[in-house]
Formats: sequence, structure tokens, C-alpha cells
Amino acid sequence: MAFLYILDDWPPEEWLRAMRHLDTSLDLRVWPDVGRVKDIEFALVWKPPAGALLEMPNLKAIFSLGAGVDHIFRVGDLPEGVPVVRVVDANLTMRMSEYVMMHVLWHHRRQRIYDHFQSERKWRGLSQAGANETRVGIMGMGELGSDAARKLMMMGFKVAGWSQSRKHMDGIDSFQGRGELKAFLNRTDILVCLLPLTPDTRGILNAFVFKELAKDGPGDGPVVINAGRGELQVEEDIVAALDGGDLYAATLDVFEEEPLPPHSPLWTHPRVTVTPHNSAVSDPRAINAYILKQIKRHRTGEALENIANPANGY
Ligand code: NDP
Ligand code: OXD
Repeated sequence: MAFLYILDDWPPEEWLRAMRHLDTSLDLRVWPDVGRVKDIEFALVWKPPAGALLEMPNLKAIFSLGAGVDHIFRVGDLPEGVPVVRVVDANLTMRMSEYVMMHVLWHHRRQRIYDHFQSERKWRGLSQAGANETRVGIMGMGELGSDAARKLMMMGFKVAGWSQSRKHMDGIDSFQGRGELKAFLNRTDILVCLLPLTPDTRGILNAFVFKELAKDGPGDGPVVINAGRGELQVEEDIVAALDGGDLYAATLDVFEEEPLPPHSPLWTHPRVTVTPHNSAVSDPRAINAYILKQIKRHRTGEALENIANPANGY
């Protein structure tokens, strides 16, 4: 049996080294040096080229290198009946929650203004609301959203989540589906997006959403933090909302086009924070270990975990 990596621009050495450290018996291959295609039983992929996964008659599973699977489903022609498995891993979840907590706190504590004061050597304090007065709304209450929600709640924030299905989490309000989106937005000061990119969610962070965010919060104005996918957001609408007052500030980890092109106004907007799609980087040690666990399950006749549903795209 052979294991194939299709890594786009991830350096293969690190992935191979980490895997060999965990299991010396695997026959590892790196795209495009596939060797005999019928040897390939498992593939770990990030943005696979169209057709790359076809013609592998013994392929048992396609593992996404990350939590998102949009980069696989967008290829279209996938081998029929081969499950696509996404990453659900404590290490990845921890990293995303670190990012969300840091940026929620940064906006809540008005740090952008203090940075500006410092640049002017100005010693000045501002009024400050408590976390218990600030309403955070999380779009996407899956593995990542629900962990971030719990941690924010523990810090004292008023937290609500929005998802397809109703959630029952102590101390966290749940809003469900398009019918409850407006009510969710109307009670939200800081909006965190951890949705997957699907046909249903593409472009969801748009002018309508920004207009509906609460305008009576204790902070400087509505904030959006997007660490889901760039194509969830309409960047033109973000800039217009920032300039028109529907948004006060934005933290963006993901973009319609990545890397963010040099001409994008987001780079220089005074109330936008840009990070390079690294809010929760896939750690080769953790991800390879997760995949080995899945392969072991498969070999012992247990079901693979966290299989994405091609019908809804996540
Ligand atoms: P999950 O599949 O566990 O959760 C997805 C959540 O989104 C679920 O709560 C789901 O609702 C909800 N959802 C999906 N579609 C809709 C919809 N149309 N309307 C309302 N809610 C919807 O995913 P994860 O939490 O593991 O990951 C989320 C995303 O984060 C990934 O898909 C990826 O794009 C992104 N990501 C980004 C990273 C980065 O570095 N920037 C790193 C890792 C992930 P329900 O629970 O009802 O099914
Ligand atoms: C992921 C990502 O989906 O890193 O895990 O974007």
C-alpha cells in the first residue's frame, strides 16, 4: 500500500519527515511522482489539481490537509464512492480558538486606538466596557466555532452561535438557518465567521449582514472577524461598510484571492487587520497522527471519522 501527498505549495519534506517519525513502514509518494497508481490506497491533499485523484483504482480515502474540504470538492471530478475525510484535531482547534480570542479581545479592548496613541507618544485612557457587555456572534458552530464560543463565554462575553441546526450549549444562545440570521446579527457586536465555504455560504459576509449588525454596542462599532474562507466575504462590501459606518473594523485571515494582491485596499485600510491565512495552521505532526489513526480504523474494519458530505459541501 502507498500513501500519496498532494501538497500544492506546502513543503513536502516536513510532511514526510513527520510521517516517517510516526510510521516507518509506509510507502510515501509525493505528487506528481505517483509511481504505480494502483499502489495508492490513501491520499492527503491540499488543492489537488483537476483529475489528479481519478485513475487510482485502489484509493480508499482522500484526506484533506485541513478542516475545510472546499478545495477538494471544487475539483468536481472526484473518484466515485471514495470518502473525503476532513481534519478534526485538538491541535488545530486550539490554534483557531487562540486566534479568535486574541482578535475578539484586541477589538474589545480598543487596542487599535492605543497603538495609534503610542505612535504619537500620547498617554491617554479610554472608557472600557466589560466582556459581559459585549455580544459576540459566531457564524458556524462546528468543531472550531463551538470551541471558540465556549472559551469566549468563559472569558465573560455574551456569546451566540448561528448554524444550520440548533445547538444546545449551556450559556450560549443558538440561532438556526436563514430565518434566524437577522435576529442573530441584530444582537451581535463582534461577528466571528468560522463557516465552511459551500454553495450556500459563498458571499454571505456582505452588505446585508453588515447593515444588520448591532449599532448600539458598548465598543467603537460593529466588527467582523473572518477566519473561515475568503470567498465567504464580499471584499468590496467590507470596504464600503467600513467607510460608510456599518462596520467599524475587520480582522481578516482569508481572502477572495490568496495571497492578497498588492493592490487590495484591505492592505492599507486604517481599520483592517490582515493575517496570511494562518489562524490555524495544519501541523504536520498532528495531522499525520490523525490520518494514521484513521488508516488504522479503516484497517481494523471501523468506520472512518469526520467524512464530509458531498451533498452539502462540508
Ligand atoms: P464544521 O463542519 O465542524 O462546522 C461547520 C459549521 O458551519 C457547522 O456548525 C454548520 O452547521 C455550519 N454551517 C454550514 N453551512 C451553513 C449554512 N448554510 N448556514 C448556517 N450554518 C452553516 O467545520 P469546522 O468548524 O471544523 O471548520 C469550519 C471552517 O473553518 C472550515 O470549513 C474552513 O473553511 C475554516 N478553517 C480555516 C482555517 C484557517 O486557517 N483560516 C483553519 C481551519 C479551518 P451545523 O452544525 O448545523 O451542521
Ligand atoms: C483549513 C485551513 O481548512 O487551514 O484547515 O484553511
